[in-house]
Amino acid sequence: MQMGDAFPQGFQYLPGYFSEKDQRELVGLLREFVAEAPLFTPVMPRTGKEFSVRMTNLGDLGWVSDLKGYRYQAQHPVSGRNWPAIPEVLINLWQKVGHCAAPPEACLVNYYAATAKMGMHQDRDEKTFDAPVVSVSLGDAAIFKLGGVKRGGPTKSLRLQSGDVVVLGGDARLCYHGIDRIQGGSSSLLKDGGRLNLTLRRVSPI
Ligand code: MD6
Ligand code: FE
Repeated sequence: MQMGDAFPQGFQYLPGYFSEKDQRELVGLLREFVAEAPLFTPVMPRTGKEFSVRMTNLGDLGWVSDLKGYRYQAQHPVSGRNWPAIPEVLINLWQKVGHCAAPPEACLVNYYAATAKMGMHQDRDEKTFDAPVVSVSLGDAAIFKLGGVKRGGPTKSLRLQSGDVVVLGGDARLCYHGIDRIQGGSSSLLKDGGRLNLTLRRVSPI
């Protein structure tokens, strides 16, 4: 990050946004959604290298990556079925923290086993950057890195715990970010351990 200790305008870190009860209810819903739209292992465009996270989506559109590229599509790439709907609790979160008139269209669900990571990236496959990306963390804690809008600059690290919410909006919308590591065994929320990260997005222009 370029400027001292300040987070960029439009970045929000809301630790403990969801209570333990809310978290358990959300995990219960996610178990049903994952039964309907199973986690799949995406591959990188061109190289075909597997991601270390497994993913699925909720909403009218879901983010997928395969040999042909990154894109949003209405169907699960393996089952060909539409994604389950985004539950009300997540629509409410978007309305409360997103400061966006239009509803989210996609909720990417990433599952990290203890050894998984996510390289530094920008979320820029959407057709609008006027809406924020709102993220929810569940399960094991993770070290989240936030950089600036240019690749390779200084970064700040945040330890995201279960129930925390992060928003990348405004000037922070296109900041690079990634997950350095998962702290395996740091939460007992998920019975098989690991971490879930949900990111709510708007894809179409508002
Ligand atoms: C993660 N998060 O927390 C990865 N993207 O596992 C993201 O990639 C992310 O937290 C956009 C906005 C907020 C995020
Ligand atoms: Fe991201």
